[in-house]
Amino acid sequence: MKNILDETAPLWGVCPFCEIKDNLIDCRAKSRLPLNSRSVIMFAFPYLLEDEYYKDSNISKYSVPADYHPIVFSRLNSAVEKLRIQYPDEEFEFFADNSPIPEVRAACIAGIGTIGKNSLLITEKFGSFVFLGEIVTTLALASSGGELTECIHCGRCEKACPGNAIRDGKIDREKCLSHITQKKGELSGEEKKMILESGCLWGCDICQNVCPLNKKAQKTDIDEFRETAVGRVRSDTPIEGRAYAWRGEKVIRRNIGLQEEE
Ligand code: B12
Repeated sequence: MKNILDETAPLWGVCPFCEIKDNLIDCRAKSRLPLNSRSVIMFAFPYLLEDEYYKDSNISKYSVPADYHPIVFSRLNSAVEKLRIQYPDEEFEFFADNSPIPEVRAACIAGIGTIGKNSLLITEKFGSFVFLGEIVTTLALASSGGELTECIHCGRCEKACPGNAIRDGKIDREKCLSHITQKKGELSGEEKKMILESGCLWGCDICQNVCPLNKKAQKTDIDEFRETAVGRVRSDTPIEGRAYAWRGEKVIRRNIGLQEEE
């Protein structure tokens, strides 16, 4: 089993299902959770690229590669297919992002990293620049971590957040610039100003960029992220297969319009 998990992602660990069963996120994917789930195998997929990829960028780092969902799903699916052969009597289901699993919390309990005040999982090797994904199974596996652990509380993310969205390790979604860039509809004058001042038209990296635990974050070894990188979006940039496609064309085009109007 270790070989299969090692091939899937450079960091993984096990969180007992009972540790997160009271914190499940309500979503449609919840119905896919196996009955009698016992373990959650959490994976971290690093996505940080070399500086040159971000030099002229006007979007957040996570959205520079192609949409991570299919890339992560393909790795998780391949692991699940092998695990189903190895353990025919057990059930395995995979999820990422659109998941009932509170991924940051589960990854922390699995021992993959610590929880930052910015609410993100920070790993020792890749910092917080990782995507999370998981396999939920009926197989009983030993926990690889234990307690929830917290970052060093330097407060830099709180101070740097342009919307003052970070308070006591909780994010006020409505004030989070990442959320503002992704929400549908008309933006207020203040919201438009925040986007323009940040220079980032999709997502936000400010709370991660100022984090001292990200200073030595290693670059990804997942080539698909590098090969598909597009750092700058313009009005004629195709959106298919990109992170900014999921809210529909209007939202990213609205944000690009703000920069082009200047
Ligand atoms: C909704 C959502 C958002 C929303 C709201 C974010 C939020 N923090 O609430 C918005 C759109 C704003 C957002 C933005 C981003 N997101 Co987002 N998001 C999610 C999603 C789908 C659900 C989050 C959620 O509701 N969690 C559940 C509730 C229960 O969490 P919570 O109440 O906030 O509890 C947290 C803290 O209170 C803390 N906590 C709770 N109890 C305790 C106890 C102790 C002792 C401690 C220490 C901590 C602690 O831990 C919890 C986990 O963070 C997850 C995927 C998932 N299924 O988990 C991705 C996810 C968290 N997002 C991710 C990413 C990459 C981002 C962005 C960086 C993208 C970008 N560059 O713009 C930003 C970061 C903004 C930020 N600082 O959070 C990644 C994070 C990877 C990582 N390293 O942690 C995830 C895991 C998706 C993925 N599969 O990779 N996101």
